[in-house]
Amino acid sequence: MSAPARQIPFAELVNLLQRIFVRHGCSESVAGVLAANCASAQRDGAHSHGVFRIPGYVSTLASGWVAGRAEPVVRDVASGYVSVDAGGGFAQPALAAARDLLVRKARSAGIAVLAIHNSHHFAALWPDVEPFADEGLVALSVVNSMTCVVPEGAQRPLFGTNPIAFAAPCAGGAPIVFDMATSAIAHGDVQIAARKGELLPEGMGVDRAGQPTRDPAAILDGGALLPFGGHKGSALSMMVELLAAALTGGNFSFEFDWSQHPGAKTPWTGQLLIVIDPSLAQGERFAERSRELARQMEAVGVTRMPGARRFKERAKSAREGVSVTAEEWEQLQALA
Ligand code: NDP
Ligand code: PYC
Repeated sequence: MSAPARQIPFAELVNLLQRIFVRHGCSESVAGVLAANCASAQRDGAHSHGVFRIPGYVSTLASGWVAGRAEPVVRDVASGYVSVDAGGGFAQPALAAARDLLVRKARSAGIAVLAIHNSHHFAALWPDVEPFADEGLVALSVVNSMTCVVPEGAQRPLFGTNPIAFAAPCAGGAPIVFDMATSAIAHGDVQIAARKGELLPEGMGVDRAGQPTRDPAAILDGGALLPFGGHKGSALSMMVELLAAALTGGNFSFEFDWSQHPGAKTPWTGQLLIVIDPSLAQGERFAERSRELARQMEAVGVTRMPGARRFKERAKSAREGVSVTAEEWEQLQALA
């Protein structure tokens, strides 16, 4: 029987993760941003991008693939356009560096774009959009990852798992947020299933011979994932490649070669954010309309809004502490 999980105060977990990031080659500021991001995923029960990811961050930093001390360079391109060169570092510190300028532009022009390139994103995407909705803004973000998804009709993988995240304010409650890979399943969840020895549902991926398989190990060992929803998810994944890479100046998911960096896990790509200020057109009305939509969805039988599970987990973590398995806790202590 495995040892019981530990319940860790959120601030303590952030502190521990920050020490790990610093110890393994990040600057204090980069470590702070990544630690808060990863601890938030763990707090919200977003386990495919919580502390499960820490060994991957550490091996990537050790491989020299990512610049843990990069200083992002922000460029004010136009009235509604900000660009950041992340300097081969992580995307989240690049977003943090450009955030104030982006919000100022969105509030004055009604809409603003943030294009991040030369960046690594190894995390959940909702933490990048949700805070904008907390400030009354609407935000959409896309990021491409690494070749492991077979486009509809193709014989070989090309696209990344390429998530799309969206957040909108909702009157009287938590914002409406969704965050979803455009693959049938996130790569992180395949890794977790393989570790647990569990089979996947049908339709998630193929083995190295291109045959459908439910075995996560076969997908990870030369196989590939499928897009969600056939040609529809495939088209969205293509869109993510265009917006996150072609538009920003980042790499497509198939364009980087990490073979000379054993241990490297973080995709070196690009990210796009679009932020809209709904108050310019609608005043407070947008958030009330969001509430009305949510109310009508509930009225027809929706019992789970996207994001609601995370908000429940967040509240539970605030009461009881953030749950970390005994094995993960030991591993984190060793890495710190
Ligand atoms: P899920 O399929 O688990 O969830 C997708 C969205 O649907 C979430 O907003 C979720 O809300 C919501 N949802 C799930 N089930 C239901 C339901 N039954 N009813 C209503 N809403 C539901 O996410 P994915 O596996 O697609 O992605 C997991 C994570 O992986 C994401 O955070 C994504 O950003 C990350 N990722 C990161 C990549 C990168 O390159 N950085 C690449 C690919 C994925 P809730 O959160 O509340 O459960
Ligand atoms: O879960 O697909 C994924 C993923 C890719 C990069 C970071 N997470």
